[in-house]
Formats: sequence, structure tokens, C-alpha cells
Amino acid sequence: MNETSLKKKLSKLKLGGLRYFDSIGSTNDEALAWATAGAPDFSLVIADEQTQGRGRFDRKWFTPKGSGLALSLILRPPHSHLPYLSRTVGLAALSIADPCFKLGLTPRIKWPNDILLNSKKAAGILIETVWSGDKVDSLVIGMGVNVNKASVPPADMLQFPATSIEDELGEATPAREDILFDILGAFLHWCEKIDTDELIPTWEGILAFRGEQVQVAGQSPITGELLGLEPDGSLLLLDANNNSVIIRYGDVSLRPA
Ligand code: BT5
Repeated sequence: MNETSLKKKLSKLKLGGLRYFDSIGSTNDEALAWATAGAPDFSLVIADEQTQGRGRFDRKWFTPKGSGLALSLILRPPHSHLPYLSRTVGLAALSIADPCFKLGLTPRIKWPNDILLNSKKAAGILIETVWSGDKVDSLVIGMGVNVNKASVPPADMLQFPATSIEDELGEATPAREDILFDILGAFLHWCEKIDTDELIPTWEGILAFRGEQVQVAGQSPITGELLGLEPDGSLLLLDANNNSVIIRYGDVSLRPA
């Protein structure tokens, strides 16, 4: 992957701008700075390697050189989309899932921000907000996707098993630029649908652990059957007393037997 081949590949997409780095700390940091400085809507920061890739809650994200996708998109949501911004993580997850389906894989979304292939994590999403006073100025949507085998971290770095597209698909794995093109195309498609009735059922339809007993980590872990999603993208559980519980933050895992 290099800047020239990327620009050529992505020329048909309506990107606001593109910044490519052979190596960077974190594409989200670069995108946050660019967004603050006025980056146009749908600008892209992408790197071949990250040395300080971040997950949520200051966790680390592993992006060794030449093997995965590490990208951050800058969105400037129109006023009409502001009530729906909590759905953004779902539309980002669908944008990674769609190209996986196209390749014949069966992605599942582990709410809120992990994409699983064969029950193992193949991609993660980190969304950060740039505020202007108490108003949302822009969103930075960071995506890390394990494409080639070398992008999978060593097991001692992981709490949850990981995989890559190449691990699941073998030699048929497309070049990273081709997967990127499909992710961005799907992202544009779903962005336009953030305020429609289509997004939530599609997202819900590929949730991992649906109908199973799960646990949501937190100060006091919550357990229950995973029923689906609320209209704002929150997770809906049914607890042991048959009460509905709505979860807005957390990490979902299967409840230990
Ligand atoms: C995430 O956080 O899954 C969000 C990851 C977002 C990464 C992108 S890359 C482009 C942009 N720039 C950044 O700096 N970040 C974004 P979380 O749910 O907190 O998961 C983090 C955990 O995933 C770590 O603690 C590891 O256990 C595990 N992990 C790290 N690297 C991984 C990888 N390449 N594949 C699978 N699991 C990984």
C-alpha cells in the first residue's frame, strides 16, 4: 500500500481529503487534530503501520506494518443526523461486515464495536467526538481491520481470541486497497441511512450471541438473554426476573457456564 496506489484506487469515492502515512502513532490522533483544524466531511487518514494504535479505555490496538487496515474517517454530520449519532458505531460495524459477506464470510458484530469472524475478533472500532462548546463539531471513526495473518496480535496481548480475513479465507484474500474501497463504499451507503428504519434491523440481524445468555462487564456485571437493539443502538437484555435491561456502555461476552 502506498499513497499513489491508494489515491488511484479511491478516486471514484467522494472523499473530503486523504492523508496517508507509512507509519504513524494513531490515525485517530491525526484525524482528531485535522478535524479540529477544519477537515472537510468524509476525510480519511490511513496508515500502513501504527505505533500507538488505541482501542477503547486506553487499550492498545496492534497494527504492524504492511498487514492490516488502520484508518480514521472524519464525519461532519448534518443537523438532521444529530439525533441519530449513537447509531454511528453500528453503521461503522456494518461497513466492515458488508465486504466480509461479499467475500463469503459470516461476520458477526459483538456489541458494541467488535467484528467477529468465526467467533474471533477481526476488527474493532473506536469513535471519538470533537466538540464545539456543547455541540458536536465532528466525529472521528477509527477502524482497525486484520487483513493478513501478520496483523493478528500475539495471544498474550489478547483477552479475546483474534483472527484475520486471510486466516479465514486463505489465498482468496483480496489486497488491502480492495477491502478498503469496499469498506468506504459501504460506509457512504450506511451514512445516508443513519436516520432510516433500515439500519437497526440490519445491525441487529448480525449481532453475536443473540438469544444467548451474556454478561456485560462493568462495576456490577449485568447478565441476561441478549434480545436485540433499541432504536438508538443500545443493547437490550432480558434479566433473570424477566425485566428488560437497556445497556448503553460495556463489553459483552458470553456468560460463563
Ligand atoms: C477496539 O477497542 O477494538 C477499537 C480498535 C480501534 C483501532 C483503530 S485502528 C485506526 C484507529 N486509530 C487508532 O488508534 N485506533 C483506531 P477495544 O474494544 O477496547 O479492544 C482493544 C483490545 O483488542 C485490546 O486490549 C486487545 O486485547 C485487542 N486487540 C488489539 N489489537 C488487536 C488486533 N489487531 N486484532 C484483534 N484484537 C486486538
